[in-house]
Amino acid sequence: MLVRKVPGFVPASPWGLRLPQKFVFLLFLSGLVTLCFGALFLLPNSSRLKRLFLAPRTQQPGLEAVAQVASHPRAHGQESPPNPAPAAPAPGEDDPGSQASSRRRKGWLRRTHPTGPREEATAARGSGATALRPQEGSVPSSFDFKAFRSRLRHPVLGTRADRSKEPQSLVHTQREKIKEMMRFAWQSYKRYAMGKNELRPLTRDGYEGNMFGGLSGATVIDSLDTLYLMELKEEFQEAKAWVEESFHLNVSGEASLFEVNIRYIGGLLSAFYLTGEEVFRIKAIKLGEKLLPAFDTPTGIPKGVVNFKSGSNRSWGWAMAGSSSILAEFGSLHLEFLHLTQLSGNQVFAEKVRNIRKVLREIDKPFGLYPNFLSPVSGNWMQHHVSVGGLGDSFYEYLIKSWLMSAKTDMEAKEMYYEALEAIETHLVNVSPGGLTYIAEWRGGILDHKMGHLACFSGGMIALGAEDAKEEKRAHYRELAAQITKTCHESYARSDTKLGPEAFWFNSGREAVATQTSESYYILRPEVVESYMYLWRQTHSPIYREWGWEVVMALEKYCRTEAGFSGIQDVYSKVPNHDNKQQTFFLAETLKYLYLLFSEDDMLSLEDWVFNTEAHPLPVNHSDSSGWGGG
Ligand SMILES: *[C@@H]1O[C@H](CO)[C@@H](O)[C@H](O)[C@H]1NC(C)=O
Ligand SMILES: *[C@@H]1O[C@H](CO)[C@@H](O)[C@H](O)[C@H]1NC(C)=O
Ligand SMILES: CC(=O)N[C@H]1CO[C@H](CO)[C@@H](O)[C@@H]1O
Repeated sequence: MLVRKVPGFVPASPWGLRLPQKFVFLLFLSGLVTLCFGALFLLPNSSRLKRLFLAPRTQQPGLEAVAQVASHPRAHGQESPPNPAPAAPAPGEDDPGSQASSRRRKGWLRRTHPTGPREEATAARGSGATALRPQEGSVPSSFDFKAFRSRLRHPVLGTRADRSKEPQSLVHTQREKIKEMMRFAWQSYKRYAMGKNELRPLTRDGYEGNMFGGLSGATVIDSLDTLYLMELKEEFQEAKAWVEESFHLNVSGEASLFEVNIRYIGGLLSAFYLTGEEVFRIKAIKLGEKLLPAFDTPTGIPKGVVNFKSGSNRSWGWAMAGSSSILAEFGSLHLEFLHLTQLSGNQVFAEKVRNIRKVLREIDKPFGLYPNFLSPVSGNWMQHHVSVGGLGDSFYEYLIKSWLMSAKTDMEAKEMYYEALEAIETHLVNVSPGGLTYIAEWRGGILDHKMGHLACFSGGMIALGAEDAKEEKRAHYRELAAQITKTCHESYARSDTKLGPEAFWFNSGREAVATQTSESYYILRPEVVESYMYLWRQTHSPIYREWGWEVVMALEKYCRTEAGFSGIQDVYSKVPNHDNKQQTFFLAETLKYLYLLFSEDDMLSLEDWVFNTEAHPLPVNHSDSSGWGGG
């Protein structure tokens, strides 16, 4: 990471040094100055961690040739344009301007030295790892699935009352189209990459990535609930059979706590709540246990990386020289971990996330804002960079969703959410000269007038939270949500492909467009359609379905290949340069949110479900039984 190159930068705390006091003071001072300098100028543009694995700009050597021959039928039968796929310059290893997530991903890939001596014994000591040790294959449960289902306010897939009268309707046709896209994405994955983490549609093979500690089948787990929802029954059975027979947890690599939680645990939990199948519950809990060593820190704030073999933990090398945990990572565990406790009876999971909450509740927040980097050892913020996009995003999302998931009993989450939102509005929300509302990024008081694609989820979040805000704020938040969503739509509308770039700026005279080619890619991300879905449910303004349909058309035109969907390198070029990845979140999130956008509101009703940050639905904790009464 760049900060490391600054001469004199002292990542470790200088207090422990046995040196004359004066020197220690000087050292501290220089460290502080460097830190501030780093915070202001040197920190890379943020990019949500979740997307590290994606490697948007890593074309394999030789891929160009493959890309050239890969042509594919268009939705409406037109010829696919020639695909010259100019070799994307590999992000220079020492190029400070290269895209942040690439740099971070490389930091991860290129770490070759061992993290230090590890005793196998520490694994056993890993907090809670021994608290739950059932025999292989079973985890005791006192969870009453039938009673849970009877408490839901709506049938899971909705009443579909209008189904018979709408077969010819436009919305029905649109929904069927999205279902066809899901079937195609799944079948392509199954054909070329079954059991691998994701499909590479141009090379027609699978890719494991390096975020999951050796776990496989991320696309399978991420697809389960979407297949179920779309009633792709045969495909769902294929996915379930794979989980039963081939999803092994006896792996020994290094995994991202956050990624494994939101994708695997989230996906398994949803599959369980939708079907009641024990296999999903048991594997979710067993996987949850494997993550517990991450929490073995002085503050209980987990580190980002767990070693499944040794049970040791560490922080990302790029996170303030390996000293920090990331807000969006440790702040996006609450929903899943409460459910792990509910489904296992083991309190350890809930204790871990309650402790995180406590630390965050008590810590000083600059201007009420939550910076992105926190030391799991000292419990102090490591810099003052605030973002509703990468590195920060889903922490805020999980506050409001914790409140909703608790059936509006978790007052603490509610307060923290609205306080944070007020601070964000005061310090980060801006209106451009052209009248577009956006959320800037904050670096110790200095604003970057840019918004990442990732930050576009916030339109949906603010809409979702508007209803429970103070009376006098509700209309305002609804309007703010609509304005931000409109801005994100503009980032799509102003591109040649009608798909939005990774990041877009507001200080160049041209607004809501990327200013560098390194920010011009689109990797099948969901955040914009996610906001369309929430805004549709809140307003039923037809504009959101229109915008959603524009995305469907653009995906078909520019991202569909013969063997699956692929991201593209440049949304400003009508000649698609595919990145050869069908991201797992395309099936988990993008297609699911699109499908919901064209469905009735009572399909996965927001009264009954909250979506985790990978779009896996988790049930609201209704304690009374005034449900619709069926399963
Ligand atoms: C995990 O267990 C399965 C079945 O018992 C076995 O086939 C597989 O090779 C094991 N994997 C590892 C990494 O040990
Ligand atoms: C649901 O509420 C009950 C009772 O308050 C609580 O014990 C349980 O942990 C909650 N479950 C979740 C998933 O929050
Ligand atoms: C099991 C394990 O490796 N735990 C380590 C996690 O990180 C903390 C803080 O650095 C260490 O003290 C633990 O030993």
